[in-house]
Amino acid sequence: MGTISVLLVAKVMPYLEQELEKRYKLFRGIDPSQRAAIVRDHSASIRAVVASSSGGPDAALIEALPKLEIVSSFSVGVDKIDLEKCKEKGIRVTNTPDVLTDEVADLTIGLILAVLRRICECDRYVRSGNWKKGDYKLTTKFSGKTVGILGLGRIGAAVAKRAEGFDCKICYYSRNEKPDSKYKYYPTVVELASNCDVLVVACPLTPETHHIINREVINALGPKGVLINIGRGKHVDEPELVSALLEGRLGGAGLDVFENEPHVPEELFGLENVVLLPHVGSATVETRTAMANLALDNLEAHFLGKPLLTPLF
Ligand code: 8YV
Repeated sequence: MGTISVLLVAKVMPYLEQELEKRYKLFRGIDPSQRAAIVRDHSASIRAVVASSSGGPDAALIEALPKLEIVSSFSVGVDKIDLEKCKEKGIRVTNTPDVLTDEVADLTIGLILAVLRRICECDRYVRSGNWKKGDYKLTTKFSGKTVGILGLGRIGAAVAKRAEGFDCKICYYSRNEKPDSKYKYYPTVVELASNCDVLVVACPLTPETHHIINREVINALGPKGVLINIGRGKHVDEPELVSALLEGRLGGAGLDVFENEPHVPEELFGLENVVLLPHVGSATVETRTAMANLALDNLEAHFLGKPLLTPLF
């Protein structure tokens, strides 16, 4: 395998990079100018691209790599990969589902509790010494609230299961009603937002779900509602979210993802009803290692002519 050329186009954990280096002829093309030079000199030999949620091959890169056979993504979301172009060219695509489901769902519950119970604000209150000056204000109960899930896939279902443990009522929106689900279905996102206290965005990013959280949905969620986004920043019309939070039209938000990462709208920095995380839904040693191993195993299976472990196609 040491002679197979692999192009890395996104930042990944050091363990994955080291393993790729050990097993393949690895080209690091994370920076666009580095990548252009690699493509210029080695396009005829690169047979695999490793992607992640922070970067994947676009149509131009796929066109520029005539020997490309497989894209292995170190992520469950594949929105950075031009899937249509891969299909057209017969290039296989794999991702890392399942191994990160629990982790992302756990963090989602953490974000909900952090926003409702103001955990980060409480921590700042203690550290600043303000506790000695007076009592802390009361917060909002989570148990028993209604949780709306946007996208009842693997992660959405795992969030729902956890929220049931808090005696929450669960409802959801997805493209189609799930006949086997016991949860209440709403046929539009606005209806879902009007009927829940906490709205969790857990669907894949596609052209149809881009800005699915718009002004109408935010207004439907309302001044007591909380938005939790553990999907992708581009699910949310961010300027609309910021103005709703500044104007008090939305009760709060817990955000792990942003439209233009790592840039976060600075207007949010002063808001105590908002919890901001740096895209860490899957970021534990255990889960990122499992994701890395799955990305590696998919590559190995492909080059050994074995069935892919988690193919998209
Ligand atoms: C990233 C994610 O993979 O899986 C996804 O789609 O967004 C994350 O788990 C992780 O941040 C590595 O880039």
